[in-house]
Amino acid sequence: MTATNTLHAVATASASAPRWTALALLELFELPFMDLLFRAQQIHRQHHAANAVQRSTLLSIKTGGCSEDCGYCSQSARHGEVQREALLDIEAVVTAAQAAKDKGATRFCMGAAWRGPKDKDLDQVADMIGAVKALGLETCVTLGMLKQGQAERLKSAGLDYYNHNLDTAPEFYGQVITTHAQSERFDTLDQVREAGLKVCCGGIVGMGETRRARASLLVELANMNPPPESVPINQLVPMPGTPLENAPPLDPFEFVRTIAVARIAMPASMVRLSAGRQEMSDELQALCFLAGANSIFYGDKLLTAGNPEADRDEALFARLGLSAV
Ligand code: SAM
Ligand code: DTB
Ligand code: SF4
Repeated sequence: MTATNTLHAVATASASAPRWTALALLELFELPFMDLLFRAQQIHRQHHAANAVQRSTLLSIKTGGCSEDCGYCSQSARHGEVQREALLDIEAVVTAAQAAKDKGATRFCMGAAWRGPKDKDLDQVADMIGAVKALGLETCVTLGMLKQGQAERLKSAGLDYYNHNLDTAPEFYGQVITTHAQSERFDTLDQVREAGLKVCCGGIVGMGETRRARASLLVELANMNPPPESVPINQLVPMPGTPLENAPPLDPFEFVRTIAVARIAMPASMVRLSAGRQEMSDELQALCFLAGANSIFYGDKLLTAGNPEADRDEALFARLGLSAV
């Protein structure tokens, strides 16, 4: 099928019906690489500044000891080598947020290794959100699954974004995670949206899923109404001790294709080139930006895994003529 025909295949649905099918996205994946990148870059330029990349800094505010068994995660109590730590105190969070702002990040994202927060945890996180916001940063948290009322509590604390990933295709989910169902994550995403928070939702590629499963993950994201404002595409970072530590690496071009299809299917969303950048060459990252990625995690650590040093990113931005927004 040609690129034009593919467009016709998806342009017939009404505004309320799902816009994309997994088949239509699979057809995009199967385009010649140059055609796919050209299409993605055209759409990118219709909706976003061509050379601007947003930067968020991550901080793990509660590390390790998680009850869940997500096969990729170093922080599960069932596997991985990360030791359990207590919730950070607010002073440590504010110091890290100020340092991130001084380095040029515009958003600060706080992550906790919880299945979901207890109400007493949420009081402390609410204070952290207020303090980070007071520094003039956008705020994001990723705390796991939420119970009724918790999203509203976060919204009143001043939260801008809630990150909660679908992580993989519905049909592959049970092979990676058994302690909760993906449907529970959809429930949390509904609550986040209803509370008026912006949604950051994406997934991980390189866990041994098929191309069809990658298309299926992206179709779930693209057919959210509205699609997430922010879509993190993580490349699996194989963490020691996890069931996926020996997952065979994904072809880098397939990762770029995933970014390009995300850009085409979610034209107005920010597509975040997320975990895995430390393992990528500058040239591969440049291809991801060409494919439509326009945000990154910035700072030398993700949650427990490494990320490129800020100086390396500054040098890359200068070489590519990218500006931080
Ligand atoms: N516990 C919360 C949850 O699961 O939503 C928040 C923290 S969890 C570590 C946040 C996200 O990090 C996961 O949804 C997953 O997409 C990503 N992640 C975790 N480990 C990863 C890895 N080894 N490689 C790539 N992404 C990973
Ligand atoms: C997201 O999609 N990726 C970030 C953030 N949201 C929370 C986390 C990546 C974690 C990578 C592995 C680690 O640091 O342990
Ligand atoms: Fe826990 Fe989140 Fe890691 Fe799953 S991804 S084990 S829920 S910290």
